Amino acid sequence: MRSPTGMGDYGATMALLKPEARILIVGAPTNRHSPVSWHPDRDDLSGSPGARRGDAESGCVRWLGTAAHLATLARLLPVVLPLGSSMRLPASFAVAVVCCAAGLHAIPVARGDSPPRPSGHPGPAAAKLGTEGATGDGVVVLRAPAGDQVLLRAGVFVMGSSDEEFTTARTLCQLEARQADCRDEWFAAEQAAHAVYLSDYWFDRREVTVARYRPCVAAGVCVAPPYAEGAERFDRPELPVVLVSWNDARRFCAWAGGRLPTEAEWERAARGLGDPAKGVPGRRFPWGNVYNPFLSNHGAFAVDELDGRDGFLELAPVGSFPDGRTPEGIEDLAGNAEEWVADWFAPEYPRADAVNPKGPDMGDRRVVRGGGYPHGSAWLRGAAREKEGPGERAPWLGFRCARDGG
Ligand SMILES: [Ca+2]
Ligand SMILES: [Ca+2]
Repeated sequence: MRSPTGMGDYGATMALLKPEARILIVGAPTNRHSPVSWHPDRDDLSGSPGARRGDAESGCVRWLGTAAHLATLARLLPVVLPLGSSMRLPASFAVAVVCCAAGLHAIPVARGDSPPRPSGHPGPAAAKLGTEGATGDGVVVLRAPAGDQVLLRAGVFVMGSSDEEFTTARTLCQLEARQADCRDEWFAAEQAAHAVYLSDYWFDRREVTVARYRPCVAAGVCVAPPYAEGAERFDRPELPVVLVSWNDARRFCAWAGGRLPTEAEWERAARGLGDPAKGVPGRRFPWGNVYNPFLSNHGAFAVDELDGRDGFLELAPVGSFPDGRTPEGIEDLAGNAEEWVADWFAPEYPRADAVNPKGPDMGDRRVVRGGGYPHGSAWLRGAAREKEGPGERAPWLGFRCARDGG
């Protein structure tokens, strides 16, 4: 898996190109402080030597250049292509480079009715490349792939639980088999609802997978999880990596160019903004307010915690529940692997409103969020809070990463 600033399959494609090959790059700068800036009136991409011309369209940058220019540009320009956008590419171009959150991804331009599709890459490089009409001149449409991370814009959201949400948590617990064991105090730490301002941040679309974690171990940076190599239960590329401590998770995210999300960032991703003016929290689950047992890999609050009715008794490949995504396309926030976040756990939220809160300065347990495959519906809510000692390793405990935006 590439790092957020990695080149994806760009390098492999570049190796096949002649220096004079014509290339089109499409994307929109996401960083105003980028060393490359766009000047539409100058019809030029400042900072990219040799750029021929470009045009600005709907806030996007389009740039034409040669392979040599691309090599320079790729090192300089952090860009993102808006999700779902497309472009028409004349037949004279050998390659298009789609710029997205996780880096630059070179895609050979297809000819004819049966264009090749990029293969072997999950996420951004798995771009949809298809023909649009029988144009005869090889015009293709590139559809922007979804990045590995989602940019969540700065704003105020309502964090924590209202009285209504607290009541719902209790009710959901009491609908489970071990209803007599439910305790109100399990949900008390969610209270009370309060306004939180968050700056722009990038948030992983998926839980960190075994495949993505492996290179960090191979690099001698990350600790290998304590399971046997090839173990069917854990060691499959598409599964979330688990049996990782908080420090393991923190170390991986730093290696990948990011950090663990704060608790507030995680909750805003799962619940949305809510209505800060009225103090009303956002949605209850990543997909909406109503629990649906088929939208996540969950368990049960029962003697046997495993529940295979969603298709999985234990871990599921990440992204197995597309209908359980958030509106931004963030997957598996409810269930599958429970997720470490950066903060120390405090048994209650600060009373004051907050700006980019990072939790207590000290503690003995770290917050974990979203519930995992052994957990029942009450623990899958976006507001639910749990905690573990930072050295804990559990078969259902994984993580995802974030990084600062802007
Ligand atoms: Ca399950
Ligand atoms: Ca999860």
